[in-house]
Amino acid sequence: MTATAQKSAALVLAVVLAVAAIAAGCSVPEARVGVAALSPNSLKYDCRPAKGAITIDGLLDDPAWQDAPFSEDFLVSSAVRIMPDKLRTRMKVLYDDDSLYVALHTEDSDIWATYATRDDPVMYEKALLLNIDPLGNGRDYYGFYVNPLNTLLDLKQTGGGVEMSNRRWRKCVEWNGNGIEHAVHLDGTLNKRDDIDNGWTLELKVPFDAIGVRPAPGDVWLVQAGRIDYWLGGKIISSWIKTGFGALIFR
Ligand SMILES: [Ca+2]
Ligand SMILES: [Ca+2]
Repeated sequence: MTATAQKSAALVLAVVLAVAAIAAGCSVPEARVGVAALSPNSLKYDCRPAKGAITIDGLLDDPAWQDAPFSEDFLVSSAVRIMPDKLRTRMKVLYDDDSLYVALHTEDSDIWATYATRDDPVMYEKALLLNIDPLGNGRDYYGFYVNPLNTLLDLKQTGGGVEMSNRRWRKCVEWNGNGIEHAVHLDGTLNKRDDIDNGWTLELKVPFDAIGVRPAPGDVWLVQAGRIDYWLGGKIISSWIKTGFGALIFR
């Protein structure tokens, strides 16, 4: 990436991560966040144990997913005046003894992507994303961005703050999560720009060993999920919670 691109990447991250320690409306000590600490207004998602195996293939036809309701529709922010008519984006989350499973589905009338190598800056084109702050300390995050070519950008940001030098950005992205599995399913045609597509789905598996934290029932992780897209020259961000993080409550 060029220096300019890296600076832009840092800005994108700053916007998407919204790295102020808003932390779902709760005060965030060093220890794990407890349900009792959450504000009644916090956006929450009950993360249930998966009843059965989940195959990471981009398809949500595994029986386990039936027990996971979709979240609210993601909120859209954009400076683009004329919006695409297909933007609805939602998520589902499950877990088992070893991993977190996240499904992100988005409507999309134009599925395209060119970045094809791991850690390419997929957020400059089109991506679905998940950010996890498992310790809830407002400083350390794991980010997973995947485009319709199933190219993964994974990163670990430590130390908080919104300022990110090129060197720091490279350091964040150098982190590769062990055992991360990801797959996309396209309901449409990739890189055929003159037809109308329906949408695409990301299925993501994050082993707890990869991020060094294993949840217990009652634990809360701070999570943001979203979609980045570009339309008529402008950026559109859809996110589960407008700023900061929502609460993933392990049941
Ligand atoms: Ca599946
Ligand atoms: Ca990486």
